[in-house]
Amino acid sequence: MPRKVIIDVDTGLDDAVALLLAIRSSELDVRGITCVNGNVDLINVIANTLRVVDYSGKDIPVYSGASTAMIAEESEDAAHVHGRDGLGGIPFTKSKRSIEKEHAVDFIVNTFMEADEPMDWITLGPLTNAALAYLKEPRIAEKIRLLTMMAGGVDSGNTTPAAEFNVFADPEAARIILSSNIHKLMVPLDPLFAGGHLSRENVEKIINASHLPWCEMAGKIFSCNVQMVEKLGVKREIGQGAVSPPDLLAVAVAINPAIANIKEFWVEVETKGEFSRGMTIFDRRKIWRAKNIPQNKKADVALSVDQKKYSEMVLGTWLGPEKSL
Ligand SMILES: [Ca+2]
Repeated sequence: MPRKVIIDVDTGLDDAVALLLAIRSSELDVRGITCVNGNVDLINVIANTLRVVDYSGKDIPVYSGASTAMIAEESEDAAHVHGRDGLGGIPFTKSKRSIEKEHAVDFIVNTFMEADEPMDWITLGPLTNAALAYLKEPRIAEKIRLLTMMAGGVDSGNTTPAAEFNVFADPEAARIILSSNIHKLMVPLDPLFAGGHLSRENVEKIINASHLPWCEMAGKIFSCNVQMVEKLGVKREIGQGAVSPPDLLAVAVAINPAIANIKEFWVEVETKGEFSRGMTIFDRRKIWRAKNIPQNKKADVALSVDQKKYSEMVLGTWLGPEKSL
């Protein structure tokens, strides 16, 4: 039986491919997609998410959520990475779908509270909707089997040297969720450089399957990713022509955590700091001096990924198992 899941997104380029993996996966039953301000403004996030549902070939309801971070004047975007529209300016057909009337936060609370069995939750953007839902109804914690979130960085950030974008864009919200008693699995930036990429050969197979609408969209996004990196002129550790969308990896780890090397850490979020706002602090001390660390501050953290298993999952889901090898 596929696991029921709600996915929260701030749809830019990597959320789009991540959604296509989740929706096409036979392991997941996506009950709804909730939108949050993040990579780009909420209006574009919604428009992009509706487009992704079109290309997924399935019918999934989409909900509108928070339009700013919890501290509105501290809202951040990543339009310099994802383009003004959030999808790199790629001319995808505009969707004729519309969003649901219910607010994302109400949908999240109602769906979890009414579920017969604990459900999965995946967050791929800033944690604003998630924190608002938890504040509204903390009992959702008991109704969540596992929250997998693309968030943080053990070794470093990306938006700043200290902070990863999803946490940087709303550190107050991230702190609420990371301090909650929800069972958490973090997929930070680190595994992107430790197996969490698709090789040039993997990407070519997806581009060559453009008769499938989800591969058409993913192929265009990956080509855009590769061109952006080439334009920047940076040499990548993962090799030319390879891609490593963080949200795609987070969904893959949510589908099957066994593809990742996972370790438990005590995690804190820096909400102040002259240079470190939005930093996730993982307690890596060899000798723990702190005593009685509260259980709710702990999270499972994916540190590396088996590249072969990861790419086989993505290609197998999108192309069918026989074409993925
Ligand atoms: Ca995202």
